[in-house]
Amino acid sequence: DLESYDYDLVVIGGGSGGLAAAKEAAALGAKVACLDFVKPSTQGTTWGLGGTCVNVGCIPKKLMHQAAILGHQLDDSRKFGWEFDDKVSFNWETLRTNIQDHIGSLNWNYRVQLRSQNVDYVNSYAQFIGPHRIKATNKKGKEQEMTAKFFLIATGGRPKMPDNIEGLRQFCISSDDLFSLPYSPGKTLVVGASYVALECAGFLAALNYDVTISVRSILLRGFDQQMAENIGAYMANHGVKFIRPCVPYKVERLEEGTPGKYRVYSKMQDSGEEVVGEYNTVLIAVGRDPCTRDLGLDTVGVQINKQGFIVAADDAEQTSCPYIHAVGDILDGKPELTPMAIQAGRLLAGRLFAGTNNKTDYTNVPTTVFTPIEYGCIGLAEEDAIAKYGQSDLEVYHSNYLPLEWTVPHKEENACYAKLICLKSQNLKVVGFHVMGPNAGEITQGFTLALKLGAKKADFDNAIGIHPTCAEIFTTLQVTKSSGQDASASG
Ligand code: FAD
Ligand code: NA7
Repeated sequence: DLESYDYDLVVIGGGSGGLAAAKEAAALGAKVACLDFVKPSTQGTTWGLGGTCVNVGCIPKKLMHQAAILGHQLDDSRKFGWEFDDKVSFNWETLRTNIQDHIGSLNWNYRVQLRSQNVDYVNSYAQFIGPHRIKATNKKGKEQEMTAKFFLIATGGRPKMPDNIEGLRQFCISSDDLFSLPYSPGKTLVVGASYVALECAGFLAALNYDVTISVRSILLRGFDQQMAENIGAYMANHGVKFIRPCVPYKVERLEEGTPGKYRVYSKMQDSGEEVVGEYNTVLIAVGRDPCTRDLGLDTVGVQINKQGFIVAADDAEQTSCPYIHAVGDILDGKPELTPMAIQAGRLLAGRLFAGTNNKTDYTNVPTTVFTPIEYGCIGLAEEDAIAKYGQSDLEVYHSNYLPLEWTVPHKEENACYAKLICLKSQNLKVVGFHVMGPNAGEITQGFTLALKLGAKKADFDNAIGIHPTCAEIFTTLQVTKSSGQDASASG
């Protein structure tokens, strides 16, 4: 093949997956360009290089979660002897500014890394215009064409902003706006019950805002529903109001300002009753749309499904066009998580430019919902395990537990919970791990290795606990759900 291209690899999207692939490919000697361009949110918010995770996802979210936890711990600390003025106040501007400063330094580091690793970074929007060819348009509308032997699409997703709710696109914000919101949000309505909705509602409530969540049907679709309801109950116990089952249909502005004031009209889905509420901020978190519709994918024959996700043609992230691959949130049916996108991007670069054959393993991927009480899981939700293996093949071990550090401040005895879903036909191999409690993310990460190695219930029993910790509960689980015995911490 005598054809020559400008690049070996052009990466479209400078987020988790794209940056990982671009850097790895360049390290392996490939000539690489990475294009990243952020279209403004409905409220005009934009950000720098790094994609969703860094700018409007994991990073600011976890830092706001930390602010929430510190707030809860301030209360606890009085019981541990700390004395300070009764009046404690919270300053949104301080939190936002310090988080945005950190993000700014990350944006800068990514640019430096790309330059030092010889990846050409282009701050332009990419569209396919022919075989092996894209057009890149920058902020000023200036166009540039590029060719490459291979392409990687890693364009991620953006919040859905449904236009069938009157006033929504004009007056409501999304997670794309919240973390850099220039003003304190005030009384907030969160619409949706995805993990993004619950996490944002959770930290806002812990920061002392008046928070209501409008839920259309269930909480956390796709997650274990017992755990999802436990999280909801904990949040309701800690000041979050739920309206459910409810869908808004109109938002109108009562007062301009920062924040302004809005009236939201909704309908209860069961009774048909009309619900009207007034809020300073309305945050929409009803899922995310993959950024694939404006990429010119039909000109190169990359197929997408009805929701816009790219359906991989094989187990190696190839699309229906052989020289175009895709990783990250735009892939159909894959976990939408940063480490997933990074792993897929890195391994893909190795296969393309180092002749390796390592494929990304999408099974037993751990995740954590960072609500004020964290929920971590690996493997199957209980209902999915039942659907896959049948109830009769399952033994579920479970227990509430009380963290030692919760005893002195007299917090809830039975809020924390641990559950292992095991297969009877495979020596009680663990196919589902679920934990709700402080630091569940850290606990879940550690046990991921066990599930990856095919751990059985006996392996958990043989592991010696670390006393006194929360995670040690997994080394002593004895009560089965099928026994009907009391699993409460006090029981
Ligand atoms: P992205 O990181 O979204 O990057 C895509 C980039 O491509 C963006 O910069 C986009 O602007 C750019 N782009 C799009 N189209 C074009 C184009 N045509 N030309 C040029 N550039 C383009 N994951 C976790 O693992 N843990 C968490 O705690 C977590 N929390 C989250 C919290 C929130 C609020 C959200 C929204 C997400 C969270 N996620 C979390 C998910 C995580 O952010 C994503 O899974 C991850 O960022 C996906 O990476 P990606 O490479 O697929 O896309
Ligand atoms: P999800 O997790 O499917 O969340 C969408 C949520 O928004 C869900 O609670 C929906 O309720 C709700 N929703 C959707 N449309 C509306 C409208 N019009 N009005 C009110 N509520 C609505 O989507 P994500 O994209 O956030 O999650 C993607 C991945 O992250 C997924 O793989 C998860 O496992 C984790 P519903 O339950 O449909 O009634």
